[in-house]
Amino acid sequence: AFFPEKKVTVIKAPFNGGQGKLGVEQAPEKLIENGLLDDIKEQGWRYEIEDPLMGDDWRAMRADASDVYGNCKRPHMVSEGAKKVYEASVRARENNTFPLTVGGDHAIGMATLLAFVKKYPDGGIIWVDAHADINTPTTTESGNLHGCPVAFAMGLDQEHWPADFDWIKQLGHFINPKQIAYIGLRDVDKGERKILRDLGITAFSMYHVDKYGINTVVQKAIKAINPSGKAPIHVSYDVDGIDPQYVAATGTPVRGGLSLREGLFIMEELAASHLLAGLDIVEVNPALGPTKTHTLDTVNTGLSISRCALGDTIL
Ligand code: 5AB
Ligand code: MN
Ligand code: MN
Ligand code: MN
Repeated sequence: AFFPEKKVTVIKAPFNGGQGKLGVEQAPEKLIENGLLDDIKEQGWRYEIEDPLMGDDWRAMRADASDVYGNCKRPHMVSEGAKKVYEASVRARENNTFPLTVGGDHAIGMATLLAFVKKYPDGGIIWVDAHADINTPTTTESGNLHGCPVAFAMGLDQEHWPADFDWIKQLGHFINPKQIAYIGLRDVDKGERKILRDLGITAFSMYHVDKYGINTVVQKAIKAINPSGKAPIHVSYDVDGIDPQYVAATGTPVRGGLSLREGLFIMEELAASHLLAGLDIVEVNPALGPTKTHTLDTVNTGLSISRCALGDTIL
């Protein structure tokens, strides 16, 4: 086991700069209000809380209309947010606690991935998402940087990065295309498809989930990113990987997603493998549920993902 002390660092990341919609920053508090910390305790883990974005004026940063670079929206804000989450995540890794990072939008995924590979250069990453989030500053059509975190963590298209992201270049490490696998894809942009193909990145779309079943897909994903069978695995879980019928309160829903059970099975299987070594839960947006029930369903899905990750077993 990677965490003999069974201690979680809950990293609150109420960040919304990677996309256009307000509300996603409320998710960490909503998840906590609905029992995130109690669940952790009940499952026999201790926890500490990190709040690395506290004290900065994100509202003002978001309102700064000059924060654009080419097509990229709010590069300065995203860089600042990611840097703080990266530092908190590195601290958690240094203390050998399990980093559970609660977004916020998925732009912060660049931070958690970079902190993970700093500690475990040969670790594996599973990215659960409807989207590949591997647009570069050149390929992004929306300009929303929550669609780009994997490209930043991989160091793709560095010549065209806004200078704000120089700190990432200076870290001296990136993730390697061989160490990541996707599950749940169903909305991938043209430029992203080319990157996935050119770099030979392992990706299981919903087509593959239907064709092989979720169990086989998870086994194949683990094998691809962790040939030794011993490397730790970090999961970056965008709740929009799960179908909008269970997760309506999210910014970029796409129909035809994972069932709730398929989505939870991924985490159950990784927990059972004892390889799971970190988790992000992102893109819950409590402001976007068409009804309160939808919002609560979405929040509860986030809580279930966390419980399954920490080893909840029915029997
Ligand atoms: B999310 C899109 N590919 O780049 C883009 O929710 C969507 O973190 C990105 O997966 C979705 O804007 C980002 C069209
Ligand atoms: Mn700047
Ligand atoms: Mn997504
Ligand atoms: Mn995402």
